[in-house]
Amino acid sequence: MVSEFRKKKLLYLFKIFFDADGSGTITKKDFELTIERIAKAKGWSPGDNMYKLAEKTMLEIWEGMQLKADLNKDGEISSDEWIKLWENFAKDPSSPVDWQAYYCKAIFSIQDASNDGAIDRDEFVSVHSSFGLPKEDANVAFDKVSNGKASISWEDFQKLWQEFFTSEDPNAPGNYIFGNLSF
Ligand SMILES: [Ca+2]
Ligand SMILES: [Ca+2]
Repeated sequence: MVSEFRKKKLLYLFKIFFDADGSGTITKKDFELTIERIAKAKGWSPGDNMYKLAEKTMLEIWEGMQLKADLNKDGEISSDEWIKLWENFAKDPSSPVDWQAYYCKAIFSIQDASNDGAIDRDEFVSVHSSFGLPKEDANVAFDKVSNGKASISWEDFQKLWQEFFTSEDPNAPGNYIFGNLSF
């Protein structure tokens, strides 16, 4: 069983980052909207290589996720299916399946705008505010996840990411990796 605390984290992620059109389920359309949203934040046009790459990666994530999560095969991932998906991940978090590893890497790459292998405060705040989060909150969230460092390395990020999905500790820095403060 997934604890209420972890359920809260998972449903936050579902609502803010995945169900982009607010329909209550995750579908391919949500991924298409997210690609547009990221492209807008980054200033990419549909013909750009970066746009095409992001599109390819996001659609691969959707396909992998759908395969694992859409248990009743209706083309949508419901919130219950979503929680089950991460329940399975938490049983063996050191072995993420392909799309989970992709997803982790994609989120890191999207935030690392300067492509120097680390996410600094400006990068973190800019991506989260493009998803509608208040800038002040994103700044506080960065303080928590960076733990006094100027930036988050890829190694730090993977650890924080895993913490978000598996940790029952309300003080775990990884709880804040998607910018929310209110768990
Ligand atoms: Ca949706
Ligand atoms: Ca379904």
